[in-house]
Amino acid sequence: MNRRKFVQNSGLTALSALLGAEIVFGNYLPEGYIPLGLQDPDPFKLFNKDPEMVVLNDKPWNIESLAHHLDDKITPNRYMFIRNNGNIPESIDLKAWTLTFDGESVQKPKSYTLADLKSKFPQYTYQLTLECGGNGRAEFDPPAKGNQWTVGAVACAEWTGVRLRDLLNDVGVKGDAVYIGYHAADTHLSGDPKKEPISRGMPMAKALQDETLVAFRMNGEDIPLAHGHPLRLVAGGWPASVSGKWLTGISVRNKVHDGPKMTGDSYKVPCNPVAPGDKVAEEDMCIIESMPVKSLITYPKTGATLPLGKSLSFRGHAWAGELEVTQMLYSIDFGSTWKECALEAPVNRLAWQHFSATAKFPKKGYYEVWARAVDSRGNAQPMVLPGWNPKGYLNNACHRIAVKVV
Ligand SMILES: Nc1nc2c(c(=O)[nH]1)N[C@H]1C(S)=C(S)[C@@H](COP(=O)(O)O)O[C@H]1N2
Ligand SMILES: [Mo]
Repeated sequence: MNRRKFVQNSGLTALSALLGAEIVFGNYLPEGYIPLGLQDPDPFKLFNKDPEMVVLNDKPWNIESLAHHLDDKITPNRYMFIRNNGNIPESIDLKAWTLTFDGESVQKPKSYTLADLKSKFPQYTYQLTLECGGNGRAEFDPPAKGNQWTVGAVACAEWTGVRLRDLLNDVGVKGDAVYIGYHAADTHLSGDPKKEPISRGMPMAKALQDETLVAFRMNGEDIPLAHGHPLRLVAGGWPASVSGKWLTGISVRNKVHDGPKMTGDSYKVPCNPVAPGDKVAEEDMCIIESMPVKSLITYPKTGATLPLGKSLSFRGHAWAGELEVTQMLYSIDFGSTWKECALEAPVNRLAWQHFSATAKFPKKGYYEVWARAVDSRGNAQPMVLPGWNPKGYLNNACHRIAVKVV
């Protein structure tokens, strides 16, 4: 994204939002003039992110958080990772914004304005865990191409919106509907206006869940620009690529949606395990649905030092896609023995769960604390790396922090 052009083309409301204050005489701004407060903004200022976050790519913007940024029970905007496939929409007209339902399996296409969505349907708020399918990619060997996410492409914010199910009922869906696909206002990196950067979707069963929202608020405020302002699909527990930002359309399909990043090997893993480095035929690749069981130690930071005789209280979050985490374990001896952590129930389905424990260390030296979550079907996180796959998805290895006892 050309930052200068982006700022130039943004409306007054967007500029005010970026500045964090109303531009009082904004109507008198000379055309093309960039307010001083926004000249050459760095991405952290532009997106209101903590400057300690890590930029993995600037065209498009991909920014990840560090484990300790994710310590809050509900992830605040300034610590939320950004994953973009194209350019952020450069001007957003709230009055003209519409969400259009179409596709083979709608009775008749129908459009809604933002005002329609907010006034005609009941609103719901859920905490929903969104994790990029490629989170943890950096660890795979042989390496996989793409953003080298370590652990920070995950967040659990509080989303408010209307149920996709209520909208689909209002539109009228035919009996042969199998999938929905989203369309959005971001633009392709090539600049070709006919190309969508990404248009993914989900089977009807996921689309019809209580928690699948067409959201307009995040953490009690308008959704921040980088996270999909003014409208976003949110489908917790599935690869976050299913949660379309800057949502303008939903196609109800009579077959698996075939938009960009639904086909080829995008967001797919081998249906059966393969050896590292193997080539896998397209028909042997399966679309990722529910994300695997995983956890993150968010306090303390890796590298903590502690005097001998003092115990270490640590904490974090655990999540398991569509399932619940039923047990949370930790090890200080590289996985040879495990002890139980205290584990909270989720606030609602698809929200991450909080864990904590206190570890004691027998003598001075170097230790690692490993955290391991187990889901309601008995699946546990692999200790070091899960099955290799060509695109480096679904690394749910145990998170580890280093601790020195001195
Ligand atoms: N329109 C649109 N929606 C999108 C994307 C995108 O590039 N464009 N990226 C997807 C991917 S791959 C992820 S992981 C999440 C990231 O959400 P976030 O940037 O709000 O954390 O948004 C998803 N929704
Ligand atoms: Mo993603």
